[in-house]
Amino acid sequence: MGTVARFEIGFTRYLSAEGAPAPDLPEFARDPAALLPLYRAMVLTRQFDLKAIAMQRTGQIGTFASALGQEAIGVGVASAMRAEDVLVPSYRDHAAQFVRGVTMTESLLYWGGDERGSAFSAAPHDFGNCVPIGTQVGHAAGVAYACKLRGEARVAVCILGDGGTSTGDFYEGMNMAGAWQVPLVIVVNNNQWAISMPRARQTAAPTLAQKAIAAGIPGEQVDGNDIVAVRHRVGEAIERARTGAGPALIEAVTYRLSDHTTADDASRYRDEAAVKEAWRHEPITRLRSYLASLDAWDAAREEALVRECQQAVGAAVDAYLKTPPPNVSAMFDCLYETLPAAMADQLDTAQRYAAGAPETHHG
Ligand SMILES: Cc1ncc(C[n+]2csc(CCOP(=O)(O)OP(=O)(O)O)c2C)c(N)n1
Ligand SMILES: [Mg+2]
Repeated sequence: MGTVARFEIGFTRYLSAEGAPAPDLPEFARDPAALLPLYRAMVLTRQFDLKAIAMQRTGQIGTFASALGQEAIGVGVASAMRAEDVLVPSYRDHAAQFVRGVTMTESLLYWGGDERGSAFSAAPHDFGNCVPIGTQVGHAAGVAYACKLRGEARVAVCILGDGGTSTGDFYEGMNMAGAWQVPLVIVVNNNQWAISMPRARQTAAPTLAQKAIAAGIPGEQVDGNDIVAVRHRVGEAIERARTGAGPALIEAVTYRLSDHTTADDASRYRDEAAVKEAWRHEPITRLRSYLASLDAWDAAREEALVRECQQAVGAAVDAYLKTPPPNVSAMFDCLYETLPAAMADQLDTAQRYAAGAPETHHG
């Protein structure tokens, strides 16, 4: 038998788990001034996560999906985008959203069940959080197609999970993107779990990146806990897409250090030893060690940054708690031009109950 095609899946890591740089480090990663904003964005996300979980536990938001341990993916991806690009995220992508300018108050409103949390003031063309797994890939391919059709130098960037790559929507969206050669970058956040389903039981494929090959799209892996690798490789893919070179897929390999959401208890299905081992690779300590080796970081600066981030989170929480409740009709507003009778009934019921509802919905 001859060979008609051959494929390889590359893997990129620039910072080791101990924060030691590889000799071929990209230029920006030699400059602390370029890295410090990325470090701050990761620390801010981690502080936000801690607070959001506490708020869910005290009944002040409905549910929450933590990004603990996965901060380098969101921050790395969003920092590689231009403002006019379009982020098409899942529900675990607040790290990326904050870099895009989505406010922490908006994120809390979203998790508090308030539609206004998805009307991003600073990133109005970005999509809201996609909860149905994998469906955002088709949306993103459509956005990218529109950019191409209009001749705009914009790129759609879609983020989904490892579990998302087991869905038909993922394959369909990716196939469209390949067939149309649109400016789309698909980032797979491989955090090893789809709720309680481990990566090994989701597919027999040795990498998720290779799924792109079937769609005629280049696929590669990066160490998703290395912000330099994520930022650099995603940035290259985005700029290739912007100049008409077509779509790409990047699998960022990481680990979900948290429960799936606040509605989950991961200790029921996973081994503590694996989680403990994964903590040795997490992204924030890694970048901090590297910054310290450049004499760009120390304990005093760490303490000041954490305090500053906690204050910013606190201010966002205050603004959230002070937001007056939305109109009761809000949850029906963007569904249909004319509500079907069954929903009109529900709206009517909601409005009658709201008349006797307490003053604030968050309290
Ligand atoms: C179409 C669809 N099927 C099932 C679910 C239920 N569900 C919610 S999260 C999840 C797992 C997703 O795992 P992954 O894609 O790896 O993302 P992660 O939560 O790990 O970031 C599932 C199956 C859903 N939201 N949508
Ligand atoms: Mg996952």
